[in-house]
Amino acid sequence: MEKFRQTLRVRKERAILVAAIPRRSDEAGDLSELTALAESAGAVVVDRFQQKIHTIKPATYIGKGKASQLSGRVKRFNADVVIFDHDLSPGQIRELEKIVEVKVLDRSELILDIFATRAKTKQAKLQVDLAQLEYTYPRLARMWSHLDSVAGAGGATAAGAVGGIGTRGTGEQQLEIDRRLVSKRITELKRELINIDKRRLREINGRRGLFKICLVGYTNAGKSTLLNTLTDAEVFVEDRLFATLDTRTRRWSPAQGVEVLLSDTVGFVKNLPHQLVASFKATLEEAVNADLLLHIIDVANPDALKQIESVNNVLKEIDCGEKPVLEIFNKVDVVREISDLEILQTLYPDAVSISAKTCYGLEELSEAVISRYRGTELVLRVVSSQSNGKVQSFLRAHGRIINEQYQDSSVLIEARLGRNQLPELKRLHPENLEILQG
Ligand SMILES: Nc1nc2c(ncn2[C@@H]2O[C@H](COP(=O)(O)OP(=O)(O)OP(=O)(O)O)[C@@H](O)[C@H]2O)c(=O)[nH]1
Ligand SMILES: [Mg+2]
Repeated sequence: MEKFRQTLRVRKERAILVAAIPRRSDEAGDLSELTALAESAGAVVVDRFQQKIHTIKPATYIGKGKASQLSGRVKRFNADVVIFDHDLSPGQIRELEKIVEVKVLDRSELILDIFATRAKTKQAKLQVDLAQLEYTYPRLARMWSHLDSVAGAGGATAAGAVGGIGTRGTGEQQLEIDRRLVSKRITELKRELINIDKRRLREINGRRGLFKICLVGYTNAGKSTLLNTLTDAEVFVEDRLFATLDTRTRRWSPAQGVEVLLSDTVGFVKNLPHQLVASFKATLEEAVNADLLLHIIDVANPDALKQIESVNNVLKEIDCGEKPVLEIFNKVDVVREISDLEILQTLYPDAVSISAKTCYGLEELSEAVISRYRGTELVLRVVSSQSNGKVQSFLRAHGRIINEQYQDSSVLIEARLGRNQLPELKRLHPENLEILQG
């Protein structure tokens, strides 16, 4: 293992992808997502190895026979790395590396590698470092050399741990030093992240009162493109997985007189490494604090339904399963199978179809957001003094006036208004307020 696992980066390396599907499972073992992930990390995919297996073998996952076939292909394609579409135990990685004689990575390690190269802000870097320390480093025989490489590769936060190494022991002694360094570093990182969290919480609290909308969705669905289109935010957009690793928040005015906050988030992916979900909870805090989630779905992707399911699972994991959600069908400009789109439309009749790129459907999107923002419509009877013109003008701007009657010094108004705007109306101190319907 030591020989091959010196770095888990796969940039520019020639990769063979492996999907081993238990015979009884109904999974197709489709490697298209792993291909996109590997390419996002910079690797060149030279071969794909899909195998049906009877059972997962504890030692090598795919069995010794299949592993030696794989070894043959590594030589034939001159590959540098083999990437599995599953998670492997450290023991399985060690055994497989002995047989194929190149580096072996599992799916979570690949995702963590992409996250490591994409992280831009301090918070994102710390979160990725933490996830790597928790997931990857315990799986390496000699951790300190990797702490070194992380520090050198721009994840400078691990440098503190490396600086402490004076004498490098051997064997068990070294492992013990490694473990102590890693756990010390994990504690430090957690402390730093808590401090950043506190700052972010203050930021989020400062925005109290404004309606908060969060864009969520599978990676590459078009979240950042939509944020840019709606708000001129200039957020990094790229046809790669996990282009965005940090949350951006912008003001957006979906209608005259209405201003909401719109946040972009990191993309979701199926089987997101557990450690990463935990450490990215802070980034997804925007989603936890949102009043409405816009679930952006790439309907041009044949796996759209599976992606919706993965996103919903992650939302449940971060306790957002019960939040109000509006489904947005994006990329309708490039949908090839209209029948697939029709199936989705039947399943999600309230979804809004748009193209963030061509701006198709954005007006309808604004209307759908406004109606969620206003909430269910109520019919009210409001009495206000004629000298308090604010109540009347608020109802004119935000609701629909059904009837107005002037009596002495007051005015009696019957109007329709969204439930969510009731608190704002109350703040204007009408003399009397009665809900007639709703
Ligand atoms: N044809 C078409 N392409 C789109 C549309 N929306 C986004 N794209 C493209 O899809 C790719 C991904 O867009 P992003 O906005 O980066 O997607 P994202 O959801 O923010 O992705 P992550 O940050 O990786 O989670 C880019 O190449 C966009 O140009 C659309 O409506 N139509
Ligand atoms: Mg993005």
